[in-house]
Amino acid sequence: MNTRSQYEFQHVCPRNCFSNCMMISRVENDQIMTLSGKRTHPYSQGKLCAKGYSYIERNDHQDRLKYPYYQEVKGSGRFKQITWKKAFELIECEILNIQKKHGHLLPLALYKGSGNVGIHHYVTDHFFTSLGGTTRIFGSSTATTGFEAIEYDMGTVKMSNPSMIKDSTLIILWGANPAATNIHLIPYIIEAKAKGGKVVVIDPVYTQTAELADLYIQLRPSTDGALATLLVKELLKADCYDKEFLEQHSYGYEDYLEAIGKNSKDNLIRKCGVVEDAITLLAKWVKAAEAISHVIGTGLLKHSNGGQNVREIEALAAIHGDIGKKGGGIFFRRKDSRLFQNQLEVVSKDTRVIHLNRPENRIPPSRFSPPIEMLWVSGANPLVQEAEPQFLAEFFAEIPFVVTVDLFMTPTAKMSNLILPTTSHFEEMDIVTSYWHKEISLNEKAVSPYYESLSEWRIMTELAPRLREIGCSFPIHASEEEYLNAQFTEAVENRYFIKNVSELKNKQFTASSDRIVWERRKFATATKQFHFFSTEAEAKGLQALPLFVDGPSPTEELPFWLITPHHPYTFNSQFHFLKLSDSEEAIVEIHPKAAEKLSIDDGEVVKISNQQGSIGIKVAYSHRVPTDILVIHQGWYPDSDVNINKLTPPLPTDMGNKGTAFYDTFVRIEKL
Ligand SMILES: Nc1nc2c(c(=O)[nH]1)N[C@H]1C(S)=C(S)[C@@H](COP(=O)(O)OP(=O)(O)OC[C@H]3O[C@@H](n4cnc5c(=O)[nH]c(N)nc54)[C@H](O)[C@@H]3O)O[C@H]1N2
Ligand SMILES: Nc1nc2c(c(=O)[nH]1)N[C@H]1C(S)=C(S)[C@@H](COP(=O)(O)OP(=O)(O)OC[C@H]3O[C@@H](n4cnc5c(=O)[nH]c(N)nc54)[C@H](O)[C@@H]3O)O[C@H]1N2
Ligand code: SF4
Ligand SMILES: [Mo]
Repeated sequence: MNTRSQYEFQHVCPRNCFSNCMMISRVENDQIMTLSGKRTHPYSQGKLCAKGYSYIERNDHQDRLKYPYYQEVKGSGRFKQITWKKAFELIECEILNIQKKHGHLLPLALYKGSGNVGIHHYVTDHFFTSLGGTTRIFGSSTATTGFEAIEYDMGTVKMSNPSMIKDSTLIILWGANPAATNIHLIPYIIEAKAKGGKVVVIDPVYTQTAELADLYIQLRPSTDGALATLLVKELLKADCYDKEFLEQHSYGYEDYLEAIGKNSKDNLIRKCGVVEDAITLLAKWVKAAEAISHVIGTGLLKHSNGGQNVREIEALAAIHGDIGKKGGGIFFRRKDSRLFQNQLEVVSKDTRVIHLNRPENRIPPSRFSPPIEMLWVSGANPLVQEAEPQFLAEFFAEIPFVVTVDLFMTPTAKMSNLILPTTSHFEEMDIVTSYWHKEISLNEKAVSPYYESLSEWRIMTELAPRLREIGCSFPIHASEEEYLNAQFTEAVENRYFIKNVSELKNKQFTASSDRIVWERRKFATATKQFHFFSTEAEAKGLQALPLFVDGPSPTEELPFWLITPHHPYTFNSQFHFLKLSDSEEAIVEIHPKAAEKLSIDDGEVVKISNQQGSIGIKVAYSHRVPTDILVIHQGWYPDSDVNINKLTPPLPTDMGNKGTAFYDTFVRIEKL
C-alpha cells in the first residue's frame, strides 16, 4: 500500500528563485500531509525557505481562486461565477471577432510574468506563437540589464556552479542580499569563511547579509562602478594585476587604463561616499587575494546606470585576474538555462513586441497601431509589481477584454474581465531548470486540482480546437507528460543527458560536472578576448569603455532615495498571506536622525510622495538605513492601500530593453 508511487511525490519549487529547491510531499486521501526538502538535491540540500515550508498552507488557502469568474466592468468587483465552458466560449468569441475585424490577431496581446518559471508554463507563449502574428507585451525584467552588460565584455553569459564559491578566499557581494533572497548560497559562503575566506558586502543598506560580512561597505546607491574603479586604481598603483590576462586575453585595456587615469581618486570617493579607511582595507584584501568571487545582485541593476556599473565590476575582475580561475569569477545568472522547445518560441518572427516601460509606449491601448483589443495575463501581477501602476490600471481599463490566469484574486485579476483559476505545482506536472545552479528537476503531480482549477497546458489544449478555423497550430497531446516530452531538444540532451520525462524520473540530477567557466580565457566576443572596449556598446549610444556614469540623485524637493528591495518572507507579490514578518503591515524604514529632523515619531503614519503619487505608511526607526534613504519592501500588501510602485517612475535602465530603474525613485516624507 505505502509504496513510494502511491503516496510520496517529488516537486520543484517553480518560483523565479535562485534555488528551485526540490521537495517531497506525502499524500493521503488526495491531501498533502507533509512537505520536506529533498536532501539529495545538490544545491539546496534538503532545506526550504520559510515560503517553501508554507506551501501546504498556500495550496489550500481560502483565498485561492476556486472557479472562473467574469465581470463586465473591470474593477467593478461585480464578479459572476461562470463555467469553464462559458469562459472558453467568451475567449473564442473575442479572438474570432478580432480576426474577423482585422484579418489578423495583432490586437491580441500576451503579458507573461515571472510567477512560475517551469517549462510547463511556457505553454502560454507557445499557444500565442501557434496563432501566427500576435502581440507580446513585456514589463520589466531586471536580469536583461546584467545580461547585456556581460555580453558586451564576454560575448555571452555563463556562470560557474555557485557552490564553487565555497573555495573562495574573497567574496564580494555587490547589491545582493542572499540572506533574504538566495538563502542556499549562505552555507557555501559560511564554508568559505570557515576556511579563512573573507566576505565583503557592498550595499547602501545594512542587510541581513551584511551581518555575516567581515567588511560591510555602505555606499551611495548606483555608484558601485566608482568603487570598482577606485580598486582598479589601487591595483595599478601597487603593480598588482594580471598582466598576462590584459595582454593576451583582453581588448582595449590601454584605452581603459588611460581613461581611468583621468578620473581622480578624490572625485571617485566623493561619488560613492565610502569612507577612505574602508577602501584602504578592501584594497589590501583585494591585492592579497589570488582570485575574487564577485556576486552581482539585482539590487545593483535597478538603477539607470545599472548595466554600466556591472561592466565596471567586470573590469575590476578582469584586471585582478579573477575570470576563469578557481574560487573566482562573476556570479550573476546563467542565460543559457532555457533550452526547451517552447522556451525558444516565446516570440516568433510575426510577433509584435511592445516594451511597456519604454516612454514611447506609455500610451493608451487604442493608440497602438493596430490597437490592443484583448490582453491575456499569465503569471504576472503588473498592477502591483510594475512601475507606475496608475498608468497600468488605466491601460487595463481601456482594453476591451482582459483575461487573467492566476491562483489568487490579485489587483491585476480585479482589473480583468475574465479570471481563470489555475493549478499549483502540486497539481500539475512540470520540469524546472535553474538560472543559477546546474540542476534540472521533475515536478510530479501529487493531488487533484483545487476546486475547478485547470493547468495552463489544459487551458490551452481546450482552447486550441476552437481556433483551428483561424489557423491555430497548437498541438494536442494526451497528457502533460506527452506535452513536456515534445519540448525536449538536442540542446537539452547535450546539457542534461536526458531525452524525455521518464529518463528524468530515473535520473535525479544532472551529470554535468563542475566547470570553471572561461577557464581557457577564450571569450565569445568577435576577437575571442575580454572587451574593455566594446564597439557594440558604442553603437548603441552607450560608453564604449567601462567608465563610471553618474545616475540621478536626490534633490532639495525630493531628498530621499526610496529603495524597495525583496523581502525574506514574501516572493515578489506572492505569499502575501504569510504573517511571518516583524510587522504585519507595510512599514517604511527611516534613520532616527532623519526622522527626528522632520519631527516624525517611530510608529507614526506618514505621507511619502513625489511627482507621480503618494502613499500613507507607518514609520519604523532603523539604523540599517543611511539618513538619506527610505526602505520599503516591494510586494503586495492586500490589507492596506500601500502600493509602493505608485511612487516608482517607469525609468528604463541603461541596458537590456526590459529593465526598470526601480531604485532610482526619489521621494519626500512628511507628517500627515
Ligand atoms: N525571499 C525572496 N527571495 C527572492 C525574491 C523575493 O521576492 N523574496 N525574489 C527573487 C527575484 S525575482 C529576484 S530578482 C531576486 C532579488 O534579490 P537580490 O538580487 O538580493 O536583489 P534586491 O532585493 O533587489 O536588492 C539587493 C540589495 O541591493 C541593494 N542595493 C540597491 N541599490 C544598490 C546599489 O546601487 N548598489 C549596491 N551595491 N546595492 C544596492 C539593496 O539595498 C538590497 O539590499 O531575489 C529572488 N529571490
Ligand atoms: N518596487 C519594486 N518593484 C519590483 C521589484 C523591486 O525590487 N522593487 N522587483 C522586480 C522584479 S526583480 C521582478 S522579477 C518582478 C516580479 O513580478 P511578477 O513577475 O509579477 O511576479 P510575482 O509577483 O512573483 O508573480 C506574479 C503572479 O503570478 C501568479 N502565479 C504564480 N504561479 C502561477 C502559475 O503557475 N500560473 C499562473 N498563471 N500564475 C501564477 C502569482 O499568484 C502572482 O499573482 O517584480 C519587479 N517589481
Ligand atoms: S522560494 Fe526559493 S528558496 Fe524558497 S522553496 Fe522556493 S526555490 Fe526554495
Ligand atoms: Mo526578479
